[in-house]
Amino acid sequence: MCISCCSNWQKICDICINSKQKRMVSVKTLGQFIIEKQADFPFSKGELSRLLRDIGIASKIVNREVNKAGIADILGGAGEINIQGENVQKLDVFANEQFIAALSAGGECCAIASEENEDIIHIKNEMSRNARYVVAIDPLDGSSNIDVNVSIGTIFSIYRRKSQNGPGTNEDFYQRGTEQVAAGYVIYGSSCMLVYTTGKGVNGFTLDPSIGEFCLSHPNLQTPKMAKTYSINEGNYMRFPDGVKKYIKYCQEEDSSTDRPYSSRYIGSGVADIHRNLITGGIYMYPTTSKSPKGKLRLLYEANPLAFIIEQAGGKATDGFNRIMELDMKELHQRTPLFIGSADMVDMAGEYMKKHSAVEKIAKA
Ligand code: AHM
Ligand code: MG
Repeated sequence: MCISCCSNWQKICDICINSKQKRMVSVKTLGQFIIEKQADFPFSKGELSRLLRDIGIASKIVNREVNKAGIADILGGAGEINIQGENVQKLDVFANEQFIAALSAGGECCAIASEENEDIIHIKNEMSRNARYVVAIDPLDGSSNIDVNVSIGTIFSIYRRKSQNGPGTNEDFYQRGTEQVAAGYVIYGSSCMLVYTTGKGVNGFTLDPSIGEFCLSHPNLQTPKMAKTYSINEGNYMRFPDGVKKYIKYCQEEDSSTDRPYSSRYIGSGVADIHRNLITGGIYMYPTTSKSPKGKLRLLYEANPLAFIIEQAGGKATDGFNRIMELDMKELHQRTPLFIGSADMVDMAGEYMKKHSAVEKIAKA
């Protein structure tokens, strides 16, 4: 009997073989897509493509561990010895190690800046020392959601190095977001998705666990110019600048002509909130607070890559006043406020900031 449709006595019937073949033809894997795109640049040597491939490999390994997180009690919680006698690592430490290992083995980047490491990591092998790229990464974003089975993510950003040869330097990372060559994120959610841009639009790939491949599922993503969702940690309301307080009130007001009030959606994982808003439209804000006067998010491996993706999808990203990708990088782990999402909503929030918070900004400068 056919093991697929049960309607035929052959091992796999012709009907199933045909439909399987049709499905296979329509699937484009991340690897195929990257190779196709590389053909658009006849003089490229494929280094960037291989970097993206390395990131894809590491994220599949991280996804496998994230999927096991719910049975941590059976397998052993972080810091414990599991039943195989292995040390159980915290997921963010594990993710960091996986990305560093994959990028080191790939040999296409000379240094990595990670949220988990105070200083940049020099990749020592001979092949990497002279590689042309550096990678900035937040290996597991959404730390408060790691242990509770809620979506988390990885964010990455790729720059061409500034230094000539040898080990990478801090200066290689002190570039504006506009200099990014590629950026992306992986969301470990109800399914695992990798979304990236090389400055020619944004494409999303969903991991098909049955074949272990990221498959093109969201080609040429565009975010709506205007939407009805705002995402912010309103628990901090009393600590927000006046411009943000007033913009939140605007979002909550009743007004049929602008279809308000808007909906509030906040997961607390930047990747998950921004991914949702990328697809359905909306604004995500993490402004300064009186407790964190520089903001919370990091410019290099959170705000810049997310800004690159959102801009490529037709949206905007600012610090409330200035375009994120034009901010100067002065410190490796520099923080920034972030207003990101649908262009009209980010513009409107910016107007509120200028009107009500410009004075606070000058006072803090
Ligand atoms: P993390 O890198 O330590 O996870 O922090 C970044 C995260 C964002 O993903 C998220 O939107 C925000 O911090 C949540 O912060 P809060 O708990 O203050 O709302
Ligand atoms: Mg983070």
